[in-house]
Amino acid sequence: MGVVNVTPDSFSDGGTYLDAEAAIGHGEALAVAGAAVIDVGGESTRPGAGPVDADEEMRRVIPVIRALCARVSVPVSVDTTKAVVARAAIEAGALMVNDVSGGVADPEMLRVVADATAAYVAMHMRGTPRTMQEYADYADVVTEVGDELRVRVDRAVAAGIDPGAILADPGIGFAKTADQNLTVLRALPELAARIGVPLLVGTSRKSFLTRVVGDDDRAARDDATLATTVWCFEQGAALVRVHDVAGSRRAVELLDVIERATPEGMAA
Ligand code: PMM
Repeated sequence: MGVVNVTPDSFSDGGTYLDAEAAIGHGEALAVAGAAVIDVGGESTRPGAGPVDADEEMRRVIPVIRALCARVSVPVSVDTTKAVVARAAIEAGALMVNDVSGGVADPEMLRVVADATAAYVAMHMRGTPRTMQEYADYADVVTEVGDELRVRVDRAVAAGIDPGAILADPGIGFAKTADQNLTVLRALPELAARIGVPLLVGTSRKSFLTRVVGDDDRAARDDATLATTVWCFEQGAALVRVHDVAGSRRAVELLDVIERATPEGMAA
């Protein structure tokens, strides 16, 4: 899943694609680079970020989604917690709703997704982006994240969303410390088993990576992201949400070649 943030303040690419044409061009480039889904967001979820009103969010994302749906052959998803934005995005052609609140922020969200028979990403977070780091308090982060996500997925199914169209996301960096992010990544198979639907994981360029690799520039974050991408797929994740699609594609293709290698070398 390639990321297009149409925001002034996302932590990794905020401001770069606020202009609609730039955002559309970036989405097209991600599709060419091999993204399976293009995720378009208009509200920053960086820790401490304040809310954006629905009209402004739609003004940012709807023209980009409409144009991308006409120009790329892969599905487009909308990264939003608001039902009204999700509905408008679906009308503009989006096939998936990526909801970082997992249906908690807006009571209408699950019904809108169910009525449209769209796919749904239920992510784990506690509180809101403004408050979430106050809630990074777990006795057992894997069990609690798994159980809380399971409840969100069950609610989505109860609202009428096709269980086969739901992905669960542990929400790396959302109400979690750097150590808790690593613990969650270590336990992806256990989490998937607890929740019962395929996992999407988003580690791309997040600050916990810099604590491990030391350096804190774009290249260091992308290098570290690649390691997590390979790890996530090795541990059974269905999808990773990344900014550097070309790099991730290369890493995943190599991983696939290694896994299929025969005693003679590369499989045909
Ligand atoms: N992370 C961000 C935004 N949306 N959605 C999902 N499903 N999972 C994530 O981990 C996630 C997300 C924040 O990252 P960005 O500001 O770089 O897009």
